[in-house]
Amino acid sequence: MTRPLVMGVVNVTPDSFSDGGRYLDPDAAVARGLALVAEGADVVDVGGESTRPGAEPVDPDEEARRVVPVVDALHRHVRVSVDTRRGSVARAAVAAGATLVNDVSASLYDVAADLGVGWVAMHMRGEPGTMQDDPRYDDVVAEVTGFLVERVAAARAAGVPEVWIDPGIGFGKTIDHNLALLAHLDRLVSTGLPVLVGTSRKRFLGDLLARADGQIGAADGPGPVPVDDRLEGSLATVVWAARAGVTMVRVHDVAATVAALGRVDADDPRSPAAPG
Ligand code: PMM
Repeated sequence: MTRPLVMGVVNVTPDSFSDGGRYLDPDAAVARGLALVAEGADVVDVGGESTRPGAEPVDPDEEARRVVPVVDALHRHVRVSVDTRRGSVARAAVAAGATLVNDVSASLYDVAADLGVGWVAMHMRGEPGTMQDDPRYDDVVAEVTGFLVERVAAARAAGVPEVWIDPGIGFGKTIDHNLALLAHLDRLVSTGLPVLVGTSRKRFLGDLLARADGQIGAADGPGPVPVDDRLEGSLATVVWAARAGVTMVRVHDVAATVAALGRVDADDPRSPAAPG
């Protein structure tokens, strides 16, 4: 197994579901990014707008104000991606040193082409505000794969030099949709395009862990397990994705991810899977 690259997350937002409010201060965000680099992050993804279900859009000028100083400080130490749906924010972040546009709207390929930087096309059904309102697919794996392949063709035609695809776990998807996409990551990998996947701390993991405890469906149950108690689920899905051949995983817990991937990597002499 080739170890996937690890993309560490820094959300410079007041309201992201897992780390909202912790890194709104630029110094705190830069310190967090540097800590992720020390933990082994290959890329640091800086975002200034929460895309959690139900989130309100942020003014692009405000979003740029949040991310630019953080990108500027971090790009001297690590490859930086900017997590944005806005062309103006992508441009400002690239001017500050970002070299990858992580685009959950899968629409900014013309900006990436113009700037000559990499681009991640992520699949999302609808908008963050409403995407979890009863999402439906006939065949989620085929529809997501088809959408991404079509976006990549457009990006290549526009001249984007580096293109990634991401199924967008949790973006307009039920638990079953997320599990189907994870079960068939090989379909995305077999396109020959580099695949990025992000499961870290997501709601479906909280629901699955609660379901395992018999809580889901119980009228008086406490609901999904809290964000901070989803590490095992995050690591299990990262290892699963790595075995399926993805090229990069997007995570909040970089040190634990690097350790987990090392344990199952047959090329790593510490691994129980190592030959001999
Ligand atoms: N998930 C979130 C935000 N950005 N980008 C990509 N490419 N893939 C993802 O799965 C993804 C993303 C939501 O997580 P966060 O609010 O903790 O950043």
